[in-house]
Amino acid sequence: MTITATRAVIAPSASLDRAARRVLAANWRRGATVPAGGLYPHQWSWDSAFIALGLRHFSPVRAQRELESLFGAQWADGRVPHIVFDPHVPADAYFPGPAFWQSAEPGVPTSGIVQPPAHALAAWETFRAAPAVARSRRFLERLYPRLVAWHDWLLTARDLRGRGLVSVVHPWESGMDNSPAWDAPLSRVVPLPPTELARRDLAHAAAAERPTDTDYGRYIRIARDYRDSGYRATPGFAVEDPLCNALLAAGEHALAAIAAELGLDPTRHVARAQQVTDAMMAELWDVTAGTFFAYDVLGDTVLRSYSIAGLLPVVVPDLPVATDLVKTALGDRFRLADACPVPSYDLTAADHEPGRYWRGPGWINTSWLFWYGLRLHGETALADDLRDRLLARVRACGFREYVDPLTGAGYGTDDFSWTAALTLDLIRTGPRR
Ligand code: 2M8
Repeated sequence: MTITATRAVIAPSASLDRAARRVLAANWRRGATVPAGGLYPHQWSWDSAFIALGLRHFSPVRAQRELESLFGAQWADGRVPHIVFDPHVPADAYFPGPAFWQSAEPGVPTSGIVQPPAHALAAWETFRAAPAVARSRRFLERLYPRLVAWHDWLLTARDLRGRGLVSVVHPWESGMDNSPAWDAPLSRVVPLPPTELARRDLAHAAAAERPTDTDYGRYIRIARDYRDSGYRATPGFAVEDPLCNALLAAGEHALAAIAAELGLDPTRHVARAQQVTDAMMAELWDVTAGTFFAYDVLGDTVLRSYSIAGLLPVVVPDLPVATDLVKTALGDRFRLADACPVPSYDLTAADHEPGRYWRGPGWINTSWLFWYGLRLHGETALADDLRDRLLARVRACGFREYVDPLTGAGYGTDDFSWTAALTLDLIRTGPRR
């Protein structure tokens, strides 16, 4: 059952570092790390990218294997599935499991949807942490063609409007499942009745901290329709998400660096990064609001919802509006100077829920991305301050999945892998000051 009270774990950096490594050791299974043993007992796509960013500091080989095992489940068309199921785990441990997805493309059971493309960035940072080990294992040589195929698939199969931007066709693909940004497009989807849902998540986390049954009824309907089309047709949901597109642009910059390291021509990746950045500026940027908004492709409308996803294009090198994003982050909606972790959703909105999953709580992965972007754009003092406060939060709460950004109350599962991994990264990377 979930623990909603804040736990006091006060620890200096050395013991926090040790505790984080213990979490990652406990969650390691045969070549990959599960996000959390009970709630998420398989391998998740973007979790593995964040986990590799932590593992690289103390076990570069494990970090490389984390990404290699995920890409070992890549489909022939280039997509990287959002879950790679562990056949050793009972079939009903997670819903929807392998029997629902009915896919065994690469010889391993997987889901058929994807998650945000954080992998090229993670692969490059993993290489940089231990270049000699990576070279001896031919890590980049083996991963680079797979990363290229992944990005190619996104920019072809998923450029639904033909504007050079990627669409996600399921809220789970955004990684921010029940974000209020998806409420409007989701309201058009008729939910399946609760009798058709065999939710397992509520055995591990309180209902008040998770998506509702109505949300799940919609998630399962969209996934079922997509599956029944052979994972090809657009189901009843399609949005251009600023976070996915930003990670793709940042990922193309990383691929350019990887190509150069491999003695290949990086030009194509530099050009692509610029194209995606330009398309985001043209289609998703709102100068008055000072944020990027998602676009509802099927409803043909802008989704004017202030989510952290709208600020995360700060991870894109050369983004012309990084200063505006920082200004918005410092404003009342996100209160960068004191709320921590960075709220997933507008603190001033009437439907902000500080403990419900992606509808308000702060998460370490999105906060880490914002911190990474601050450093990238030379906002050193803000970055160092955010780092110190994130570490203080984890010391106080433990490795919780998400946290009330104002009170520090911890929610969701404990011993969550990306919280541990990115805590390690914050400790080991250190401040710039
Ligand atoms: C959450 O999503 C899964 C579905 O993919 C779930 O709720 O069961 C999200 O927080 C997602 O971003 C994350 O990758 C996943 C595993 O940690 O859990």
